[in-house]
Amino acid sequence: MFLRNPKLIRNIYRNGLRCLTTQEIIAREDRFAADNYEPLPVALTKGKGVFVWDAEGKKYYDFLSAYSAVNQGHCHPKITEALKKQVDILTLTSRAFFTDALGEYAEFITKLFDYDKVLPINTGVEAGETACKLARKWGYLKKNIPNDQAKIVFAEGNYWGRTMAAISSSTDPTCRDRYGPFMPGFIVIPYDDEKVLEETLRNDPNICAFMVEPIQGEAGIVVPKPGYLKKVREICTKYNVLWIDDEVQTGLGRTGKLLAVHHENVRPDIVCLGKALSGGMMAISAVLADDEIMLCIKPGEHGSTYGGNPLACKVAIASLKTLIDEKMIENAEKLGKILVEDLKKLPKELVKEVRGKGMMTAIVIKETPTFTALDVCKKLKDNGLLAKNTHGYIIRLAPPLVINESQLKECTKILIDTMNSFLKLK
Ligand code: IF1
Repeated sequence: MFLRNPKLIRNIYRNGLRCLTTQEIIAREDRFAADNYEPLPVALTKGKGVFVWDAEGKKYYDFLSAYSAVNQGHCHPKITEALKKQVDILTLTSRAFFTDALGEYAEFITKLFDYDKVLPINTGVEAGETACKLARKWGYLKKNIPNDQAKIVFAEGNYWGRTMAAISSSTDPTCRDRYGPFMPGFIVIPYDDEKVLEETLRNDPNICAFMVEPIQGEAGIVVPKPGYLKKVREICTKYNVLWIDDEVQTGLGRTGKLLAVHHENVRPDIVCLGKALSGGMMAISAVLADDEIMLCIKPGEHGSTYGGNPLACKVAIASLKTLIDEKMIENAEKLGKILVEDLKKLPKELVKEVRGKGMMTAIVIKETPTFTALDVCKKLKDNGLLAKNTHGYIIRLAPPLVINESQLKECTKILIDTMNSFLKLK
């Protein structure tokens, strides 16, 4: 039937090869890839800037940005250029040798963020693991905590990945169920509660660190009250506890500042970066700290085969430069305000709240029996916008930071029209 449709023929026989249809792509992935995700029924084959295309050539606005890893937009030409250039020169040596690229990157990133040193690693969760290991070492070497007694405090609703340590601090049963036993020495306290934080640190001299997201992502874009991060800084300083700032998701312009902690002009002891550090090219993460902390880990005591590889170093420099040179951070701040303002037109009968900072935004829908956030996301997909629900009633909105105002207005219209179409279901 579709062989009569010239547009479909063109897409199916792209480059002279028969391309798979959406249905075929989904069926194959379902058959051969493990079942640890439940994707929306859309099969993507191409991306550029704020757009992605499915197998039939339908174009969508990407309002997930690979969970904020493609802040710079899909396949940004300056980042792909850096990658292509380095890929023919030197990609991986391991850290058994020096390379020209690592020094260049380390100097660039530490000067940009104003920390003495960087520890380069790969995924976001490895940055978190590195930060926790650093904090424990520091606790033993500098705070004189008795061996094996160091404790790390986390906030309820935290998400920092899927390793054994990360899930040990999790309060989400889906992350933990039947994965025990868990890492000892972890304490979990409520988020955005400086009183409990102070009590906890006051009562236990063996605490070496408090690890926290400046805005909680997986928890549903939970923004703490103004002044919370300043309090965290004061309390951690008062009790000689390291503040680990997980900016894997909030960092690199997403909230309208380079780091989300910059909204309150505070300086954490350890910063974790990931995701957009590579603009979506590969897994690149980093931990930043000053010498007093970073030099607690000595040669041979931590590492990773791919951490700090020359290809990653060149890609990370290009990703950071692009973000800054093309004023994406300012764009996120400006358009984030416009988005929240325009979304006030969403139907009040269905929407409880629109919250977030910069381009890290979420629509919270009222819990109704007739439809869920997933239903809304499926409808948004039909209407040309890809967004991902979380927790059944929250829709995340996180477009690439290269989106312009007229594109954003078009997206706002799609969001409002789609939500309105659920009014009659109510
Ligand atoms: C998925 C959310 C986003 C993170 C923070 C560390 C990591 C993450 C603050 C680990 C990872 C992800 C991965 C993701 C879903 C996701 C996420 F839904 F959980 F909240 F981004 F929105 N710290 N976040 O958010 O980084 O090891 O994955 O590189 O694919 O399941 P990683």
